[in-house]
Amino acid sequence: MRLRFPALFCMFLALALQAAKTTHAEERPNVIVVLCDDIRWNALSCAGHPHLKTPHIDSLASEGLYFENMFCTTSLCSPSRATILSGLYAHAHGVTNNFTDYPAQLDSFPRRLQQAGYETAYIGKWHMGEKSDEPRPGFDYFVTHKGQGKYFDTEFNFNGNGRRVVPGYYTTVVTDMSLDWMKEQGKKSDKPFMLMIGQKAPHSFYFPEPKYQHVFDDVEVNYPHSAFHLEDKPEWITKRLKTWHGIYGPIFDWRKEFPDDRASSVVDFARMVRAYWGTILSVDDSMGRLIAYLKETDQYDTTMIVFLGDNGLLEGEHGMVDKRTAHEASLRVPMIIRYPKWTNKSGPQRVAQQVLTTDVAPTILDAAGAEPMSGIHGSSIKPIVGNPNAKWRTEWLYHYNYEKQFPYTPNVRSVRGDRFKYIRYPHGDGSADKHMAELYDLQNDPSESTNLINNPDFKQTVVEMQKRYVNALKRVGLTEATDKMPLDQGIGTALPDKDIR
Ligand SMILES: [Ca+2]
Repeated sequence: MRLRFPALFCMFLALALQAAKTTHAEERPNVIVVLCDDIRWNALSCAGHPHLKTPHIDSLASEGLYFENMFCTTSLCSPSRATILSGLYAHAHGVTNNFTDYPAQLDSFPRRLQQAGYETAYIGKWHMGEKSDEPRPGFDYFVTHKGQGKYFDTEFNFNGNGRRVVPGYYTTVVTDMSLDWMKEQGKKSDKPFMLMIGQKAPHSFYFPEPKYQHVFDDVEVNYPHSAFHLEDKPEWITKRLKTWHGIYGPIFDWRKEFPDDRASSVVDFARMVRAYWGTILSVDDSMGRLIAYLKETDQYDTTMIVFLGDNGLLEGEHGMVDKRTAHEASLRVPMIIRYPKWTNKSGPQRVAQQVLTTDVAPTILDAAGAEPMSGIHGSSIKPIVGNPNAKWRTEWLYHYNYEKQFPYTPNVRSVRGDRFKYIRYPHGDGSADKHMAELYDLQNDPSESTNLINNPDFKQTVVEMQKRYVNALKRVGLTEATDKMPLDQGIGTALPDKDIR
């Protein structure tokens, strides 16, 4: 029988649609991003932690990409989250403190994915502009809460359609919601999805799930060695000891007396660290449930899973708790990406190059085949997958602005090379720096125990690092003259207001 033109056309159309559907399943992965709050780079067993066991997260690392040198460009929750979404440094996206929301007009990788035909969702702690729990642009489904949320029984706003308290442990609750959303999405649409889960854990104050409350009771925890060797450090670090962000301060309300530098006060510190670890065990359980669901529904190998933290956390290093500084424990974050399509040929890999929070958005857009964002500061990591010698950045700028509400850290500017790190503390008005700078040889001294800034043998290195600092500024569109920051008003001992702790 001779086919008439419209019938032929319809047949071709049907074939084309079928082909497009197959292509999309093969070429456009689902994306799940699990963002933890304040997780240390080493707080996973795959990162070599001596006490924590995180088998599910470890399995992602053993089958995918484990980033050995992943860093945040600003070690503070909201600025770093905005960087992860936008691929931009804080001075460019404008979220330079914890009280500013993500600008409604600013591009983001979720927005790009939504435009490219993805179904997008955000579930959990958003942590930018915390007075609002309303939906944000770029997401088809958005569930969050006001403030920091609580480890138990948080009140969530469901996509702007009403609030209700969801009983239970935060980590479990957001996992339940995420599984429900994926199941629903799978039923009603054959679009690929992007799900971003904002875990509250392991952010302070630390309350583990009851079953994990006593797991680490027998582990001895002490202040690290570096807490007592501040002789060659700038003086502000010693001043910080007895503040809200120092080891002798009234941290987390547990130390009733402060400043408290008695040897016995380490008990409070140890309790805090054990509780912090406890909250991470539930995050691993959550990851196990997500993986099981993807396997059951045959989506495990067509989904890009990104597990990461928003900023590092000091656990007594140099006498400090909290983050914000340019020292390693504050800068480093864990990141693992499992995406078989990229690693099928090369196999699992431990990536040694310095990867930044600015690289997350372009990497996800690259995997999804979506339109890249122009003018951003990060790059897709795809070129270094299976290619450890690929050309990649060898230094980068770290950026933190002094906060009057948390006057325990000066303005910080740093350049971190593959071997040396130079840190300076600008006063904020263009005048000479009033704090001593720092220089570390990370190759020979990864724990930054010796500040080489005044060592005559490293005079030339300092000059060279200062040049590299200017270049690093330039690469993110700044010069020393245009790099604006507040005036450093000194290290204070007053407590932050109760509602912003
Ligand atoms: Ca954080």
